[in-house]
Amino acid sequence: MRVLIVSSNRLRIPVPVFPSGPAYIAGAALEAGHEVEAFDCFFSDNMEGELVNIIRKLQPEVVGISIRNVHSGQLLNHQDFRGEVKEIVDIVKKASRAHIVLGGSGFNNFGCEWLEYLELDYGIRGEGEVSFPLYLEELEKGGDIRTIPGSVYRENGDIHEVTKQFIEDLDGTPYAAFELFDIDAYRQLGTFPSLITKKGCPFRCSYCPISALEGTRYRLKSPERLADEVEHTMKACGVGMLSFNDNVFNFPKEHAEAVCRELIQRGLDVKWWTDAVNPVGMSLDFCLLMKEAGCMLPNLSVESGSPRILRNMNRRYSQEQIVEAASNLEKAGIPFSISLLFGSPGETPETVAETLDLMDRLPRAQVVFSTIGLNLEHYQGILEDACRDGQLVDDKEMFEGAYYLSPYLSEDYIDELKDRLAEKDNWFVLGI
Ligand code: B12
Ligand code: SF4
Repeated sequence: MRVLIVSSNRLRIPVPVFPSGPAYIAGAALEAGHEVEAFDCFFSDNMEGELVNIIRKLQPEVVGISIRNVHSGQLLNHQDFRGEVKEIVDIVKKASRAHIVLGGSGFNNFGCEWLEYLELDYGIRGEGEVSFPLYLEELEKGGDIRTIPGSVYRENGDIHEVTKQFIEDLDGTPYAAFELFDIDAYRQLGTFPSLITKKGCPFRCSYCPISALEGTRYRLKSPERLADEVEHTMKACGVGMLSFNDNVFNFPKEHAEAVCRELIQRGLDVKWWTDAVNPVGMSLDFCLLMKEAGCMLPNLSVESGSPRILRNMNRRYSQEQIVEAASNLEKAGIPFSISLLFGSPGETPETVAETLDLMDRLPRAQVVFSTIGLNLEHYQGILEDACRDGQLVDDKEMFEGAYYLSPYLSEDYIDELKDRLAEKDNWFVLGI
């Protein structure tokens, strides 16, 4: 079949990101023998003209629209991307009779809401590497697409959801077709293709839905397959850099070590970073191993320096472990960034001060990414707090964009905090 994949994401903060999800499903459709092209809204100045052009040329039978973010997730700068997706859908509907299928990380948690909002009939939640080719196959032979795992569909006016299936054999999944996207243009922005070494997360942090969405059991790529994929990506995209977009790179630790060893043994000379290393287990030996394997600028997910808030968040590490991790990264000669979340349940000016004090005691991070207020989504533990504190009255508010901010932080205090953080030269406060 002729398939067009549209990547809808245009957000540039905190950093631009490569459309890896769209690239993975494009790769899966290509491997299944379909003719596939991609349209990336990120670089488009004239979306209607360019999209209509590619639709006229390809005459797609299926248009897969990938939704990465529902909104900016920033209380201090809320941006709603639903209108942008609607614009894409309207253009596609006007220019073609192709089947439209929705998917992507921004769709996974809000499938029914999206179908209603866009007045569409079909989408697939969850990992698309297996389900998307299955959908194409079923469509081609006139079968029943409502049986595809993860389907969300409309029937007689009602919206139904089919249970998702997690991919167990990640080694058997096709490579991403990164080369369908403008790698050079992304490179100029300092953005590179991203791979994942595993799926799943057992941690169940109170503000995060991922353990529910991806499952609490790790599903691992073998280090050999991962190194093959790295090698393939470097050749196919002409890049020496990429990122590992795992939920947590350094868990399970034996797997992360084995991945690093395999990269070293292959002599791939790849530079990579990762947006989430947990402070637990960041021994000097492990940091040195990461460095030798090509790691540069990992993000240490600290989130808070207050023991009480860390407990509330279910983060399961101590101030000492944070200090040890940051010090060992410094000793190993790896510059790093840090991420922090302010305003979660129980946060007070005193717990914020604990975090700021701890930050002063750590070796200097290249960047400290900090967020004030937490974006609310289905499956988060903090929804209970949000309802109790009167910050979420109806579930429907989450799709519109709803946030939690600890009631112990007054508006004046937040203004003061913003001013204080803005003075720090290596801090990036999201939304200011
Ligand atoms: C790594 C990561 C980051 C990194 C990205 C680094 C980089 N270089 O790419 C950083 C830290 C920068 C980041 C930032 C943000 N992130 Co982020 N991030 C992630 C994370 C952990 C992994 C994303 C990833 O690459 N996954 C691997 C790819 C291959 O998976 P995927 O894109 O989901 O695609 C799969 C499926 O969705 C599906 N699929 C995708 N497209 C399509 C299309 C069709 C038609 C079909 C059928 C299927 C399908 O198949 C794909 C293959 O399995 C996810 C959590 C998660 N586990 O998903 C959050 C996540 C994507 N981020 C999220 C958010 C909100 C953000 C921010 C807005 C946060 C903020 N307030 O700034 C920013 C946005 C940045 C931007 N410019 O867009 C949300 C998005 C959902 C939502 N609620 O809107 C997620 C899901 C976390 C969450 N809350 O649940 N992020
Ligand atoms: S914040 Fe990270 S570690 Fe915690 S549950 Fe979400 S993905 Fe897992």
